[in-house]
Amino acid sequence: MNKYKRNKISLIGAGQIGANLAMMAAQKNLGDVVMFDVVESMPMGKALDIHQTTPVQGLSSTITGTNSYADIEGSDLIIITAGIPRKPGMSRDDLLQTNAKIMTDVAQNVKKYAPNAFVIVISNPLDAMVYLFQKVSGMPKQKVLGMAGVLDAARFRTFISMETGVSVEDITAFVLGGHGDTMVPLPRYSTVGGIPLTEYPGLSAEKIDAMVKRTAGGGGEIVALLKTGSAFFAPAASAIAMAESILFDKKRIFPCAVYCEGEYGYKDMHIGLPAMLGAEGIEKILEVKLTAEEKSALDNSAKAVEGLKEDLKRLGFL
Ligand code: A3D
Repeated sequence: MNKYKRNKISLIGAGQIGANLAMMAAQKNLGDVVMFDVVESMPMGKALDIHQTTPVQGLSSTITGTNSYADIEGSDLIIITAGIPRKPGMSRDDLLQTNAKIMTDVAQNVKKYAPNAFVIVISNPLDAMVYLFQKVSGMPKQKVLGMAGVLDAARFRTFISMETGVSVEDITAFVLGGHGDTMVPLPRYSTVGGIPLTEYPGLSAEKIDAMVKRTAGGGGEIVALLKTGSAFFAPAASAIAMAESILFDKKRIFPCAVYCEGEYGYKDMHIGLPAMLGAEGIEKILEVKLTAEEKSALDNSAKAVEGLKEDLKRLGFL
């Protein structure tokens, strides 16, 4: 096989995030992009529009749209955003049931047409959806991961930059746990110019606490402002950073929803932990020391994720 062959990246779901993923994947030269959606002809329209930006942007990727799973055949990497958002009057169970049905169908088709692909799941509820995808597809655990922590950390970094005036480039942030309001942003392991946030001159514990809370509610803040739909630019950029680390074997450390086999005391579940992403997918999961308070916050988050898993069992998906 020609090792210089372009990667094939398939996007399952061509909605708000899907369209941005296609544009960013092309801009980052990740490879050729296939956009799949169940809505008739819509992915073809978006793909053609994005493809027509490539001559102007000086890019060589092709972008194609499809309503047929056969077109994802042989993909190197798949990013899944298929799902529906919660609608007014819809219960949590209704939403879980609908998205779990969609994810089961997606997993069966990805397994059929692209069993060797790396898979990044974005659909919500994230930790439950990535777990379900892995169980239904049976694809290797180190090649199936969920995007949430990169976005949550990006939000935390943005708020720290807004507060300190320091460029986001010199800010790192560490976020653990499930995606949702139980997530655990860790100021002790977040830095500004290499200085732990908790030691940064002039930054009070109250200000740090406010940024931690704003990070945990970061998705809701954007939903409230947009009034329809949820965030899509930063979620797309976050998944693209993960894809880049895998496809270019960058070995970057990102918080990702990974399958646990005893890490931090958790078993048989996906939860956000720091992981090294490279050519093998999840190459390492880092276990860092946590204070009793931090561990108890992470346990609380794990309990919420475990609850979703139980719901999937109760509804007959597992
Ligand atoms: P949206 O613009 O609604 O796109 C979802 C797409 O999925 C639509 O085009 C649907 O037609 C499509 N779809 C529905 N059913 C299927 C199916 N069976 N097969 C293939 N495609 C299907 O949503 P979006 O792009 O804004 O968000 C996508 C998902 O990401 C949602 O579940 C969001 O809740 C989630 N999300 C997660 C994060 C995280 O950080 C984890 C952040 C933001 C959004």
